[in-house]
Amino acid sequence: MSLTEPALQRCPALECGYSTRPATELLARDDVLALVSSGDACRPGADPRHYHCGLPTIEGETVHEVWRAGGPVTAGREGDINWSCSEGILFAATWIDGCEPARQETAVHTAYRALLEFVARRRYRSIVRLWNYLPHINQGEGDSERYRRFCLGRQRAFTDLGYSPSAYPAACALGHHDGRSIIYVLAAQDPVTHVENPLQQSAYHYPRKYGPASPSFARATRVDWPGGSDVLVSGTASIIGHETRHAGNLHGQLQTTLDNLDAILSRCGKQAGSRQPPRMSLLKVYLRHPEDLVEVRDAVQQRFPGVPAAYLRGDICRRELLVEIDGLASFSASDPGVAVAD
Ligand code: 3EB
Repeated sequence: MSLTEPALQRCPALECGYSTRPATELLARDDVLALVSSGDACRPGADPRHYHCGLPTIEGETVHEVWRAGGPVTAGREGDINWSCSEGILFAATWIDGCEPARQETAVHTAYRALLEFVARRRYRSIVRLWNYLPHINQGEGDSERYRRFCLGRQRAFTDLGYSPSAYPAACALGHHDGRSIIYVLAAQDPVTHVENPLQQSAYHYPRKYGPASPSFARATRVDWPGGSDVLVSGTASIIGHETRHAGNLHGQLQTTLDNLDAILSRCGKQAGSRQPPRMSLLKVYLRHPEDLVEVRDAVQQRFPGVPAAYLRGDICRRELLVEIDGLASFSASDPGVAVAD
């Protein structure tokens, strides 16, 4: 693309934003791919595009994460999976019924396999992002902890489907206090690029002390559309190398988390051959303790002024972590360094 050419119409296009308008009004638009609502309940909605995620906002109001495509959306249900798609983009979600910690690994393995097989069957060859919201993520001691059992089931499913660690997509995994788990996925027909953070060891190489299976995710995934590129940034916390930094110290954790976000964005820029890193366009901030809201919001707004952010109550997978942040970033279509697909 030459510098003088006008920006191309993005097709397929992906947009995400937050809204507090009523869900029925938002779902009335035929370009809505998915509506992920905050709140205590973790369950499917009446519309197959509607997911209740089980994480309430800190201030209690319902916030909807609205995903839009560039054109009309087709949606339906198949078995335990809700799906919707438009022009090369697919959303799908599944819920797992509550179960004892001892059954968690098998339940996650079964649900993940079904979801990954569904995506593959529909010929979406690239997973762009996975979201995991699970009940009581820190329940159980040592290797019996629910999060560690979840990691085992997820890794087995990826292995069954022939994924190698370098093909793991961006993800997050947070805890809530309802009964079911939700796993939702964004997939694309075109190839994507996974990105690692130079300040952090790849999660899939974490040492044994964090559990019998390392977590299966990339730090970020870049997807190139005809007119620009988006970056889906994974849940990011106060971890350097593989070690938690500033246990019990909110201020320190915030600075390290924000530094990690800067580092992953710079790495994305370099890897894409862009002069500029992608700009953060949307943030989701998870807090273990609601009373930390003011300090967290101040720090986030200072580092990312003007970027819309939702603040949700969520348990982070390591007990000593107080905050985790994920988000969506975009390269501007006019940056001539960005790889632009035809
Ligand atoms: C970390 O960096 C913090 O298991 O899918 C972040 C993002 C974290 C994703 C996951 C876990 C996951 O290890 C926790």
